[in-house]
Amino acid sequence: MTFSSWRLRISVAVALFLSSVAALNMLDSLRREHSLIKPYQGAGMNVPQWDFTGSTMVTSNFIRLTPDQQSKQGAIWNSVPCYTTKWEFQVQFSVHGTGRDLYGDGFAIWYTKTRMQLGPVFGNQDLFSGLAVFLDTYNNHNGPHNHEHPFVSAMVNNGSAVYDHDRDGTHTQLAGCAAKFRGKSHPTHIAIRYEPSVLKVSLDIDGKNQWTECFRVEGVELPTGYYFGVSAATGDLSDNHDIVSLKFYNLEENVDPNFTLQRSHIIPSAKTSEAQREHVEDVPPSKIGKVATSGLKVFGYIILIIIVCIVLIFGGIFLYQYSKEDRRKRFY
Ligand SMILES: [Ca+2]
Repeated sequence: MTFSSWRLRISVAVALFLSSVAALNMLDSLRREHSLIKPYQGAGMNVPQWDFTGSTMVTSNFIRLTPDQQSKQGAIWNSVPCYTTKWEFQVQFSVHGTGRDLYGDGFAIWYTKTRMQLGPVFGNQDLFSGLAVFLDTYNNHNGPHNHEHPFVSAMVNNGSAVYDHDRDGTHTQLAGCAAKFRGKSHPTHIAIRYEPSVLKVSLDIDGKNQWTECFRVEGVELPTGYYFGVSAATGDLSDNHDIVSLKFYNLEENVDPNFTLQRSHIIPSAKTSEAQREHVEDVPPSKIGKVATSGLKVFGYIILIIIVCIVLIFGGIFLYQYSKEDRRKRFY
């Protein structure tokens, strides 16, 4: 055996060893108190450390936040606040339904101050304080800042900003990416990784067991002591929004307790990476109709005027010819 083939074997072995060490480390850092893994139920019917609200239903293989029915809201919330400064939250989910072209609205993953409040933002309250990652399947906004759907985006709120559904949150989002995660037969995952002050969202939705970065933003400040939750909503359109697992990994190493304490007083904030833009009012569909009709009317008037002109011109010519002939006849 040549020296180079030995070298190749050794480097492959080292790489395998390192990747298995990394996998073991990740496994080692899994925290049960913020995770939800099968079998979900503990003794009796309750799910330890997790509370359920709205249309949420627990089965042995998934937790259904909403069924494929109109006007449903459901959520699950961790009852243990998170005091880790560096973490990764992985969600295995399945969004599917009978709708071929029309379905919605999507679901959201939360790290917020308050919990268990049903509301208009993917089944959770508006004016929240903390982080939201939206997996939006329905395109509410066909305006100039339209993007492809389904769409994954993040929003950080200090409790003062309103989520603008009509524009799919495009005015408050930090970053986002289009991702076709709906109706897949293979498992679909999202990973949210946070460390002061970087937020990174990755997806594994192609069935290749591989993470692909959706976005990474800097300047994101999130306090400790908030709660993890997942919520979903349906409106006129619907889908099954199922959660298969929630896995929380603690990525901290030798953290100074003072640092952790300081982080608990932080107010959520983010240096928006997407440039602020002017809030241009859309023309509501009813007005679009009116604009179209008035346009049509103007067009109609123009045609009418042209016809009248043609009639007058030809009529004039005819009358002129007729009177000329008439004069000739009289002359003879
Ligand atoms: Ca939407």
